[in-house]
Amino acid sequence: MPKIVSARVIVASPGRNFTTLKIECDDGTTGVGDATLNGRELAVAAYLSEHVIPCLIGRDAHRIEDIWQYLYKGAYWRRGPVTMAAIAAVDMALWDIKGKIAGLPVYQLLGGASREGCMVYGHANGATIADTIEAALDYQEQGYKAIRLQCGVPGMASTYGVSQDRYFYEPADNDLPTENVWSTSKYLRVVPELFAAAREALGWDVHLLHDVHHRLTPIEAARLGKDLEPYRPFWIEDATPAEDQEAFRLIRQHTTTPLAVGEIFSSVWDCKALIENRLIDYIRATVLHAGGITHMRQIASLADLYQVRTGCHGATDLSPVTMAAALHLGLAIPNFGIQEYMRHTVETDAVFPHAYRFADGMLHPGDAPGLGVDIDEALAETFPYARAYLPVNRLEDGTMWSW
Ligand code: EZ4
Ligand code: CO
Repeated sequence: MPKIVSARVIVASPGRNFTTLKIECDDGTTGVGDATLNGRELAVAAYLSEHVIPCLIGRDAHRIEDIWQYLYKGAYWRRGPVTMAAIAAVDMALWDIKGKIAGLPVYQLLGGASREGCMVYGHANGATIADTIEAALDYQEQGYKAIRLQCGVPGMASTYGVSQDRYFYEPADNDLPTENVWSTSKYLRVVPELFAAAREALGWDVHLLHDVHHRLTPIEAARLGKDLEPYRPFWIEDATPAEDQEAFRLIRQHTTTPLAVGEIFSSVWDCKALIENRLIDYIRATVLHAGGITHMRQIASLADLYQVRTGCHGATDLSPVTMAAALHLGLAIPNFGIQEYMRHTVETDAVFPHAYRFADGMLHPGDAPGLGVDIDEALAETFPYARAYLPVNRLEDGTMWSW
């Protein structure tokens, strides 16, 4: 048996902050896991170092399910983003180790490829509709089959998803939270115009997506869904804050626009009612924030019973380790839908050399044994952690709102 002899947490900031776990076995095999929780990176680092790693030493690295149950049930305090990100990091590292020992990429251990690759969507952002369309045309030229559209809202200084740099949008942009201002009425006017312009410029052969980022009430989300129907969006994401799962019933009654939700979910229990009541079409939980490959596979299996497909979160705060894990899982499961793909900076890619590759609008995890991704620890050390927060959002009268 490959016995776990050591594990360490690496916190580094190559372009942005990442928390990474590396597990080592007595035969020299190592595995990596991503434990990054955006804006709360050190909480997971401490959870791992102080409370998880001491329990791992001496265990059989092959017993992935048993270790998952040990960390979940054994903590007594179940679920929550800090706990589940820590468990996820261990789980990813153990799948990586198992794959390396077997000499197989992880997707083979999960049942083998169910498709040629994982369709991804890129982010087209712009201050204006014209800028966003220009960015989207660029993605289309690069072969993307799906594009997320976000644009600035006239009369508002800033909004979600819009950045200075076309490719490298990074929301965690300050060492104290940036304050944004929000107006629902202004926003609801511009999005249908954006989609109308996009269909005119891009045609109908490309999937178009949009992220509402938890900002609408259920009836406002229903209005947006109806207004976008003529442009056939692939989905609207996080239409309303999803801790209110019942709210999706109201949205559902009013619109046939597909609904995606779940990037902040940490377990199957957060998804269960939404899936069983067929209130969503895509589940956006991912391996990192929802307990690893082991638990995400369970979420996907539940979703499959109800014809809900995956659309895993894949923003820049999910390291290349998570991207690799999501691609192995996405390639293997029957109900993969789409994978979000926000490009990492060159510094991030250099610190995390990886086997996954983009071609024809799809990512493929590659055939290196394990996850096919590693961390260059010496290089990581040259990028010290620097506190960074996601923004906060207020209505124009100062009321705190969802960001
Ligand atoms: O706000 O990754 O779909 N992507 C998103 C992201 C998330 C951040 C949170 O850490 O909504 O921008
Ligand atoms: Co989102």
